[in-house]
Amino acid sequence: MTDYMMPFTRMVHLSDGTIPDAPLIQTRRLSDLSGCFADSDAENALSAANPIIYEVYEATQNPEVVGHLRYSTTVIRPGKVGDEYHMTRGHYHALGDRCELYYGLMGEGYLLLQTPEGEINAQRLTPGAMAYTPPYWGHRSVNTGKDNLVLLAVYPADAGYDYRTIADQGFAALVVERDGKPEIVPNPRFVKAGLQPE
Ligand code: PAN
Ligand code: ZN
Repeated sequence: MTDYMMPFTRMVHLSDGTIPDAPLIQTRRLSDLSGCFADSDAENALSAANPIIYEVYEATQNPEVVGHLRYSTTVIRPGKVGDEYHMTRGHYHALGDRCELYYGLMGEGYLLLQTPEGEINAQRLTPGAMAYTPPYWGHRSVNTGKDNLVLLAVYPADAGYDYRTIADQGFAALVVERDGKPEIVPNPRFVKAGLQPE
C-alpha cells in the first residue's frame, strides 16, 4: 500500500524572508566562509567581530530521494569583506545533474554560476526575478545592495551539496565594488578542475 506523506504549508514572511516554523535554520558567519573571500587581510581584520554573513531557513526536511523537492530561503546581509560583497559559500550539487530555481524576494545581487572548467555566468537577482541553475553549474549568491538580499530556492531533495570542489578551486570570478558599483572580475586564484594550485 502507498505510504502517503501528509501535505503541508510553510509561511515565508515577505517582510524579511524568514520562515517562522522552519525545521532548520543555519547561520553562516565569516568564520564559516574561511578562505572564501579573496582579501585575507580584510577577512582577518573582521575575524574578531565574526559577523553573520547569511542565514538559511530550511522550510522542509523532505526525504532526500528522487521525486521530492526541498525549499528554503536565504537571507544575505549587506556588506563587504575588503571590496568583495557578502556572498554564500557556494556549491555544486553532489548529484551534479540536479537543477535549482531561485526566486528573488527582496534586495539585489547576483546568482553567480560556473562550470567546473571555469565558464562564468551571472544572473541578476531582484524581487520577482526567477533564475534557473541548470545541471552541473556551481552556484553562489552575492548581495550587492544596501539591504538584505532574500531569495527562495527550490531544488530536488536528492541534489545534495558538494562544497569541497568550491573550497578547492574557488570561483573563477569575484563580485567586487569598483567606483561604488558592482563589477564581476576574474579571480586570479581560481584553479581549473583537474589542476593543482601552485
Ligand atoms: C541554496 C543554498 C543557500 C546557501 O539553498 O544552499 O543559498 O548557500 P550555500 O549552501 O552555498 O551555503 C541552494 O543552492 N541549495 O541547493
Ligand atoms: Zn544549490
